[in-house]
Amino acid sequence: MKSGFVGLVGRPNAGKSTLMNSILNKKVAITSNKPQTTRNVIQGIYNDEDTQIVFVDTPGIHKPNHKLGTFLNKEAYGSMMDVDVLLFLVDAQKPFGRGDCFVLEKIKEAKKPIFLILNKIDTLSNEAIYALIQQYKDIHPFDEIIPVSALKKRNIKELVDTIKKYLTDEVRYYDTKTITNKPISFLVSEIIREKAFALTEKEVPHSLTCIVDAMEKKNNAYFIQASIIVDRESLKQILIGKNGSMIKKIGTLARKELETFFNRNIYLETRVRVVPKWRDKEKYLTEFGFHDFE
Ligand SMILES: Nc1nc2c(ncn2[C@@H]2O[C@H](COP(=O)(O)OP(=O)(O)OP(=O)(O)O)[C@@H](O)[C@H]2O)c(=O)[nH]1
Ligand SMILES: [Mg+2]
Repeated sequence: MKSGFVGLVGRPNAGKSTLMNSILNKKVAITSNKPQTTRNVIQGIYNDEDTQIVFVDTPGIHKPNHKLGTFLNKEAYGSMMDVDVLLFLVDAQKPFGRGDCFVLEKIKEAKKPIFLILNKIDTLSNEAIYALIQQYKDIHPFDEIIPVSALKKRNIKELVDTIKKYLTDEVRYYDTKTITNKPISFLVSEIIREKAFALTEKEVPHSLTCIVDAMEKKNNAYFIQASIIVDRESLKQILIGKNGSMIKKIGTLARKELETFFNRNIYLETRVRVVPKWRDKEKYLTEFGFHDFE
C-alpha cells in the first residue's frame, strides 16, 4: 500500500475545495462563487484498495486587508511544508496573473513536486486547453500539468493515478472510515456559513463567521444551537432579513443539508450576533476557531 499528503494551493476561487470534494466524492469543504471561502486548513482523506491520500485544502492566497486574511495566508503557507506533492490550482478561464505568480514563487520555496492543475476546463475548447498547456510550460518546469474540471469531474481519476506515482509512505494515517480531520461541529458551522455566503452579497459574506454554541445527540437526532457572527448592526439586520426571512432561509437550507449529511433529524436554532471588528481582534479570531494566531 502507498500513502501520502497532497496540498491544494492557489488563489481564492480557483476551485481547490471543489476539487477536493470531487476526488473524495463527499463534501468535506464548503465552496462558493465568492473568493476567500475556505478559512481553515482542512484535510480530506481519500482511500481505495491500495492507497490513502490525505488532501490538504487551504485558504486561497491573497493580499490581506484584515488580520483574518493574514491568518489565512499563514495557514496556507504552513501546510505546504508538510506535504509530498503540491497541486497548484489555477482558473484556466483567467490569464496567469500577478496573484498566480506570487503563489507560484511561494510554493517553489517548499521544494516539493508541483503539479499545475488547470481547472474549469469545462468552459474551454480543446484547442484552448492545449494552447494553455504550452504557455504554462514556459512559466515553470512543472512536474506535471493536468487539466481538470473539478465541477464536472473530468480527469479526476487521471489526476489521482498520477499522484499515486509520487507517493512513498506505506502507512495508513487514518482509519478508512475517517473522511476529515475536522470535528463534526466544524462541519456544521461551515455548512451554515456556506448558506449565508450563498444568500448574501458584496461585503456581507466576508464580514460573517459561524460557530456552533451547543450540539447534543438525543434520540437519534442532533439538537444544534449556532450563531452567525457579524461585525456591524446593519449586517445583523441584513442577515435576519424582513420578518426574519433571511435567517429562516439560511437555517432551512443548512438543516436540509445536515440531515442528508448525517442521515438523522436535525433541530437547528440559529441566531445572529454582533461582535465589532471580530476579523481584526486576535481574541475573537481564536474564539471563533482560528487558532494558533500569532
Ligand atoms: N465551471 C467550473 N466552475 C468551477 C470548477 N471548479 C470550481 N468551480 C467554481 O468556482 C467557484 C470557486 O470554487 P471553490 O472550490 O470554492 O474555490 P476555492 O479555490 O476553494 O476558493 P477559496 O476557498 O476562496 O480559496 C465555485 O463557484 C465553483 O463552483 C470547474 O471545474 N468548472
Ligand atoms: Mg476553498
